[in-house]
Amino acid sequence: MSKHRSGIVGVLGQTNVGKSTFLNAVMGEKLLITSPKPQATRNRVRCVYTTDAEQIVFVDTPGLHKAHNQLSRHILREAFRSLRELDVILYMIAPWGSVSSYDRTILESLDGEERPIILLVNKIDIARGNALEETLLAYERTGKFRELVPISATQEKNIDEVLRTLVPYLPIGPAMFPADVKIDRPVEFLIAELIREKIFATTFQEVPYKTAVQIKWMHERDDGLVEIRADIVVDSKSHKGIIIGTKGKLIKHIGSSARSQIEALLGVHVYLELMVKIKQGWTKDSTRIEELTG
Ligand SMILES: Nc1nc2c(ncn2[C@@H]2O[C@H](COP(=O)(O)OP(=O)(O)O)[C@@H](O)[C@H]2O)c(=O)[nH]1
Ligand SMILES: [Mg+2]
Repeated sequence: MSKHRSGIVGVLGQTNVGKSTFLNAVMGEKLLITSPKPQATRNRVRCVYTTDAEQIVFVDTPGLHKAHNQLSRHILREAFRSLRELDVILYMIAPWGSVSSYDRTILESLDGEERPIILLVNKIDIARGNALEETLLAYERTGKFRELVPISATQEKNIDEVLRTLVPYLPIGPAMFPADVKIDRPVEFLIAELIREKIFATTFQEVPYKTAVQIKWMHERDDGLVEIRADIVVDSKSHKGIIIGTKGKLIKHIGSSARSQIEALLGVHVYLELMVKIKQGWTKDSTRIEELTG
């Protein structure tokens, strides 16, 4: 029998390239939220992929980006903090045709990096003409990558190929997590994230960026239904009005779309109650940022 391998693998790359979508595809279920808007992911989250032969701890990171306010500085710290522990780096891009200036900067900061870096070219389903070939050539020329794998996270294309390519680079060693652990966060975190995802999907401009979700309590009734009370924390009175919407329409929509995904996650019926709370200026207060973004 070949030796068991186990290691920590980071998924890096510009916000919105599809890192969280890719990890959901690897895990075969929706554990992480995704959004067409940039910077939906705020936290470093580990997803644990376990087979008999290997255990891969994937770290989803908020994209590395320029920090222009206190909350984004916090998010950036989370991203960099995750770099140190990695055994292998998956660097994700989209088929842009050439090396983006963002990637050039990040790749330069990884100069002299001895850990293996594997390039994932995501979104090949929307690559035009020769864009994929040109992208592969351009990134290969940087000389930074041991392997290059084109994928489509939404179409779950080549996900197995990523795993096959990656495993030989993992150190030999025993599993770090019990086989049934899939994510290193409590279920309350996943529920709060699903609610936040719906807020990302239905609000605009600065509103989703200045909103946090806190699970106040969860309670299983005798009939098996789970009651959940969550606070949606906003930065100002006007944001509260936006999230509630005319005649409460928007918050109702957020609640029902989140509820059906929470039910899928928990496998039980859920009663979800949402309240909107104002904490003026929370995105500028480091104690509150810690408290509200975990
Ligand atoms: N067409 C296409 N869209 C994708 C693919 N992977 C992710 N996306 C979309 O890209 C957006 C950003 O994805 P997300 O996983 O949140 O990116 P992250 O910020 O890197 O975690 C979402 O709207 C995804 O549905 C893909 O393979 N093809
Ligand atoms: Mg993400």
